[in-house]
Amino acid sequence: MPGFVLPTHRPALMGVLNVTPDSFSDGGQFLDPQPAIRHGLRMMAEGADLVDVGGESTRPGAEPVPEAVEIDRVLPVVRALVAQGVPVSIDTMKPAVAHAALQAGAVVLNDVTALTDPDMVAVAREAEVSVCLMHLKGTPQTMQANPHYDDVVKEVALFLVNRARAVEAAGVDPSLIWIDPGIGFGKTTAHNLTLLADLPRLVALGYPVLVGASRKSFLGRLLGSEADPLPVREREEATLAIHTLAQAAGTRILRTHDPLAGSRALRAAAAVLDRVSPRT
Ligand code: HH2
Repeated sequence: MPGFVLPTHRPALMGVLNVTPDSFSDGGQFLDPQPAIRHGLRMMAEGADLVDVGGESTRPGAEPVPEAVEIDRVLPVVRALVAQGVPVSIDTMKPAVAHAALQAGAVVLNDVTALTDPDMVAVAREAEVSVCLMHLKGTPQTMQANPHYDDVVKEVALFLVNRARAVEAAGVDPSLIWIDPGIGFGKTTAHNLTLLADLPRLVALGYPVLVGASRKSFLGRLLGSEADPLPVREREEATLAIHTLAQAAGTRILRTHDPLAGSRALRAAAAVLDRVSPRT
């Protein structure tokens, strides 16, 4: 069976591995392949179900990375993790990077631009892997410049359904498609909170939903202030709270920087959710 097979009784935990100098949480820690590979294996040992490898930061205002540099960063790490039996997701906006990583054995294509580049759809169709379609307003360079929506949930849902249909029409198997509201991507704190509160509306679209809230800046602003946000390293408890609510709402994949804490929270919540009687 192609792609990544999701567990049915609890969300899958996707560990974040940024092979970059500038990612907002782990930037610079894993730029060399060996520490990156070790961290990927450690996250699996700590409870991750798959590892999301990225070679270009998508934080607001991040500098774009040339294709060859991105491939040089991610490929040795993808190859080594695949060789150790780790299910790997490739987090990229570039078809050439995706192609190289999928050829090397990655089983998920995570594209924060939702395969809007036709070459990316062709790469996904050919590789027959799971694809994550994420909502992003604008580009990583511009997305936080005063984002506006009339109805954020409706607009995000419509975008995701339209992208899913377009990708299906281009020949990608519908069973391989995941959707993601893109927490923090062209959204204010209020937009993020509304999307998280209304996750059941996205779940009802019928595609597995991925949520990535781990350590994001809206959590820093919520727990500190606009001028003095809580530091990135102190956002784990808030991440767990948000991810647990997302789990209860039916989210199938949680993207996290800390799989040890994440898997403990997830397993405890799953034990309770397993016993919730179906509502009549
Ligand atoms: N968030 C980030 C990157 N990729 N992919 C999906 N599908 N969903 C997300 O929410 C998401 C994502 C940003 O987090 P991170 O990778 O830690 O930071 P950076 O972009 O600075 O590398």
